Amino acid sequence: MTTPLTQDIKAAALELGFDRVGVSDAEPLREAERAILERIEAGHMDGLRWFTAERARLATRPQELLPGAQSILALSASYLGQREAPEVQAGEPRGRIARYAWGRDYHDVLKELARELVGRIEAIAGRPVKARFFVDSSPLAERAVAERAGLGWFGKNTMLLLPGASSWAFLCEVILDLPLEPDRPVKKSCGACQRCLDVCPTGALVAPGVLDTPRCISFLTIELKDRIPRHLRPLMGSWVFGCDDCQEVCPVNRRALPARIAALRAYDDEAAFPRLVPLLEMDDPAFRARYRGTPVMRAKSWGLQRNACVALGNLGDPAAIPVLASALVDASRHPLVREHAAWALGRFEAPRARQALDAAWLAVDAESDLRHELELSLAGAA
Ligand code: B12
Repeated sequence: MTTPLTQDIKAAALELGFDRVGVSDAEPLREAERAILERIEAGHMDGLRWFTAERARLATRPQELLPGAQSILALSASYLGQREAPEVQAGEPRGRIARYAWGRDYHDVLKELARELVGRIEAIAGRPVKARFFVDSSPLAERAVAERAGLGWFGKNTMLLLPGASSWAFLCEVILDLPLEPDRPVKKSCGACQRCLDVCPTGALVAPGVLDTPRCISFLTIELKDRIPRHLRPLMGSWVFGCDDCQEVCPVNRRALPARIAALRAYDDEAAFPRLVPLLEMDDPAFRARYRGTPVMRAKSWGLQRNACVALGNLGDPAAIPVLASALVDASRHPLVREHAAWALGRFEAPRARQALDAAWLAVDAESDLRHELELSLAGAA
């Protein structure tokens, strides 16, 4: 029997727009700590400099994150919006943005809701409560908390899979100094299915439940603030921000819950499948005007344009050659955009692409990284 306090708080969370709510105790998450340390040790978290053993320790100790913590509310919010891929027109190559980033920044949306929920919890409890909420950006092992609170199970793609609600869902947690009644983990698993492991273009899912971050397209397009390893570029398809390949093939996601929170289900063609030529021509103010308030800001304009070059190189639409050639020689561009433009041009057979590479080779400093990239591209170009 669930206590009335727990029941009323859960009802308030659902009423506010969260789709699932469960309760976990606030004891250390020892299994999760062990798994995370193992991943760090094996190099699977390389590239995320902030993801340290110290962070893992803190992320699995809710009572250190909120002294006096007694329980954790684990919440989920679906971000599954409508999706109608626009028809691809020759001469108008389009990239792909991961679904979670189509709408408003979920950190803002869910933190607002969590704040409101805490207000309601105080009204229900009849006293001020100590509370701290988490959405992605702070150190708490969110999937592990949600798993313990019975929201879902760890998929082989490392996503938390929520029965009946899919993995197209953000997680959000509220640590509380209230004694609530904990739920039990769900008893489900992926069974023999391993479509996600098979489909990952870069082979980043190296074993069930183990993601090699440095190879994950989501990492490469969002978190990596450097050049993308050359051998991975051809495998990235047209993703320019995040990646959904391992979720799109997941059979659990056939029974998904549409987003109830309007700000999370926004869809328009440009947000999901941006045209890459104008994207590469965009200056900083235009980038900010278009992406302010969305998760895409995290990539910064040069990062998104670096990714756009890779996607254009992979798509192979010759309409991209002039804009790539112009980015290559534009000294006001970020050096990595120019390098990736060189790589992309090297993927085209067209003489125009070769000419652009030759001309740039003559013009750039012999010792520069760009010259090196040009040499590699020229060596590989037809
Ligand atoms: C760092 C991070 C990333 C990094 C690294 C991913 C990674 N390897 O964890 C990058 C940038 C690559 C990334 C990508 C994405 N992320 Co992210 N990310 C995070 C963050 C900040 C930390 C995750 C973490 O602790 N990782 C360490 C690893 C080791 O922990 P874990 O993946 O949770 O693994 C657990 C299980 O696998 C389990 N386990 C242990 N042994 C075994 C064995 C088996 C067989 C199995 C099945 C499981 C299992 O134990 C681990 C510990 O609990 C969280 C938010 C947070 N604070 O928790 C969001 C979070 C995980 N990301 C999220 C999202 C949406 C994404 C993307 C889908 C975005 C996109 N479309 O591009 C992708 C998905 C890629 C993927 N397949 O994971 C959501 C996931 C929601 C959900 N339903 O699971 C989170 C929870 C943010 C949120 N609040 O909603 N992310």
